[in-house]
Amino acid sequence: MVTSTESRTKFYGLLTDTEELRAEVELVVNSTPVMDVHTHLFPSGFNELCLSGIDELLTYHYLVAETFRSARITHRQFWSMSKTDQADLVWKTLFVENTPTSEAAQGIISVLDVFGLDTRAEDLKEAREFFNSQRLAQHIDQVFEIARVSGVVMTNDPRDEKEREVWTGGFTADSRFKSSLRLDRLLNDVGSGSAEARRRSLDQWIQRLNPVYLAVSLPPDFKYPTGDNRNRLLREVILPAAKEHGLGLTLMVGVRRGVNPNLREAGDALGRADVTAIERLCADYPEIRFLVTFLSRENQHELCVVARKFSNLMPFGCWWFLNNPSIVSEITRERFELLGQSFIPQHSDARVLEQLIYKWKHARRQIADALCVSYEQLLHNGRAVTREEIERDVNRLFSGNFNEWITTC
Ligand code: FIX
Ligand code: ZN
Repeated sequence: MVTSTESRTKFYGLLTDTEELRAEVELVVNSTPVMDVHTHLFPSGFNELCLSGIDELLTYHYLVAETFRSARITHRQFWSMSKTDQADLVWKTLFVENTPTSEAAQGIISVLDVFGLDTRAEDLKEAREFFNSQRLAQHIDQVFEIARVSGVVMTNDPRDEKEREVWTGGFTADSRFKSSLRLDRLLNDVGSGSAEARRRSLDQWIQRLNPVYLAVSLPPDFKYPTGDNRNRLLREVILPAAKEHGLGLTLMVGVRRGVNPNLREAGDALGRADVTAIERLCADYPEIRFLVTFLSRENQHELCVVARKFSNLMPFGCWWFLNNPSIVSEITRERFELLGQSFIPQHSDARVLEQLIYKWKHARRQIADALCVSYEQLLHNGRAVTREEIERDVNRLFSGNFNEWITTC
């Protein structure tokens, strides 16, 4: 017997109406908690490393770089200013004298708006008063709640002096903040210490931090396999440690550090990398799980194709210069088309607490749109989805894939 579309819809809860489908997708995407797999946030116990408030938000390096494009100020002048004065200048330049169209500037608008602050203010008086009046512990809870973030992974580098003080001196832990051990300095520090000594030190830090993964960022010219020092350290220190401790390795590829050192933290750029390096790593170490993101837009399609070949590879995020709505939309659609739901669509890379609000608000919008396109195509091709299926898919994208990735290592 042929069941009519109408009764099938009623019986199975099938979403055959595109407007209803869109509304359900938006509801699920906006209400599902997300695990933020890569940030630079710290809990309050890390004291001055825990950044929050309007001055920190406005002096985010993305906005500093943009300010230099429009303000008549030298690098020397800017860096000699106090943080408050820098924030005032960024506000005046990008929000008063110009229209804040960039993604980072729109992020500030989203944050101000959520707290009911004037997004067209002439100065920062009201915003400063608001953020200064917040009690940090409650404010952190509030931000996590608004952003619907269930947890964040920190970027921990015990070679950083300030961080080491906290790790060695003791602090009150916050279970929402998971640790990841960042190994850039270990990998780039060519001279000091034998492989054995580095391994011993790495083991000690793994024991102390209890990270959810090991991580490293790499330049676009990263090659594997080669006989260079970086390859040697990967093979002799990092990969064996990852294997023995049952930790995955996160690789963030394509960053060209310090292209303009005058911009300090804002001075990094990107380059197209060779994806076959990741392909070979995945093939040589099938027992190790890799969480991988590339900074260049041109590498995104190749990354999806490598992920189709190696299930120990989990692509994640639209990193840094890719975190713009138009590019997030393109990459997310491409990933749905090539990988189904077997990827992690976004991470925030937040450095300042309240950035969680805008980064996730904006990401959710693009992810919902991309999902809608996929479900609508599916409907057009003859299959409708249910609300339960949307929930299953979004849970997988927002936390399931990551939880599985960290537990099956
Ligand atoms: O290497 C990284 O983890 C980068 O994400 C950062 O260091 C970078 O400065 C950043 O904030 C990008 O969003
Ligand atoms: Zn980062």
